[in-house]
Amino acid sequence: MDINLSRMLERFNTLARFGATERGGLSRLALSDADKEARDQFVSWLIEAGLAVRVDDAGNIYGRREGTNSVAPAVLMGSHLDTVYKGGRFDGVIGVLGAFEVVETLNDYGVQTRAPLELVVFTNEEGARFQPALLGSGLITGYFTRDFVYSRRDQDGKTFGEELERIGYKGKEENRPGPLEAYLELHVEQGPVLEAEGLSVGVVEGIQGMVWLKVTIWGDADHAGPTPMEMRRDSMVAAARIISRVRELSYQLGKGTVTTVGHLCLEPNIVNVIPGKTVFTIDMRNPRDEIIEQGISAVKEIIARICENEKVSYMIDELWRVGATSFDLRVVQTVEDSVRERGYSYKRMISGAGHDAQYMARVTPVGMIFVPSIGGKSHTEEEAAPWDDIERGVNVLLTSALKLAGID
Ligand code: HGY
Ligand code: MN
Ligand code: MN
Repeated sequence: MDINLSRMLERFNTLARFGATERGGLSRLALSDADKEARDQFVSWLIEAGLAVRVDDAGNIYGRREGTNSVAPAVLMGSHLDTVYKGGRFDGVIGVLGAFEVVETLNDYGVQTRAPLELVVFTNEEGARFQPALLGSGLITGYFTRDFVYSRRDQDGKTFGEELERIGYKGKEENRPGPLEAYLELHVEQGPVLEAEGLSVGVVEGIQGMVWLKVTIWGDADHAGPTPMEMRRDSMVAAARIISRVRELSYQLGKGTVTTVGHLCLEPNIVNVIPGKTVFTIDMRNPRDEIIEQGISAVKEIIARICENEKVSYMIDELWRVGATSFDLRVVQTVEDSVRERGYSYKRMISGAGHDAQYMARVTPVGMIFVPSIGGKSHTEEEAAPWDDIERGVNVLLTSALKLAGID
């Protein structure tokens, strides 16, 4: 039993219209109009396919296909449809459409699973518009309260709760998933490993730990001309010194540590005014929590010392923190068995990127399937994956789901 790739490709091209950028990428930020369009389109496909559709209080969308044993815990499969700004068309989308293609294929063959199957589209996986990331899966797994999630504000001051209401996806708590057999997610690797080794599939064993910090530095805004250098309290210079030390820290900590300063803004951000206030983020990741611990205390020391030298004040907020996640051995083995049965080339690996599977792993057994990223690129408009490998990935998802849900 193989999936129908051309059907999936057609749907992929339809969804790629919602939030399309001129250079062939996607800016489909969570709870935006483009997100609503993609959600509405996907819901209409689910209804056409005869699935029972429901939406929970985080705006997560579910499509349920009954099994012969309707009280058995469901096998949940899915991912997300929101993207980063000027992101790619594959991140999240192939997990959502791949899961849907599994259900469509079972419908084509008239196969009834024992356990029910449920598809899911998680809200705000990216954390690009509303920090932190994974608010939809984090709510249903108890990592965030509903008040916390609804109160998150974007850069224009709009709250998550208002925007969820506005796009018509503020559903009910009782629509959250019931007991689950397992959660499976197909995703592009978003890194260079599979392509470099010429492999088609990644059998994902877990996800590295990650922390997001927001650093705010206050100096004195002043005139760029008459203010003598020794009188300055320049928040931007302090930030610049810290940022270059944060890069060095990734080499000092080593063992796969990655650090990124992806967001930076300063006030008043005018060519002839000394910046009075500078804000930036630090994203730090490592497969081992103890290395992240070391990294956080090292960062705090660096910031304290440099701000003292520059005579500026500062504040550090921890925006988000998820420890390293190991997936369920039985589900990982099920995925590996499925790959081997189909004779695809593969390797076991850890995910460098975060996924809803991180939180789902806290409430149910989880497995993930990676397909290669072309050039290892992701979170950019040129993000892409080879369609023959995507087909393999969805076929593995199909076989794994059947093993976990059972067939009568
Ligand atoms: O940040 C991440 O790793 C994910 O893509 N949200
Ligand atoms: Mn993703
Ligand atoms: Mn992403």
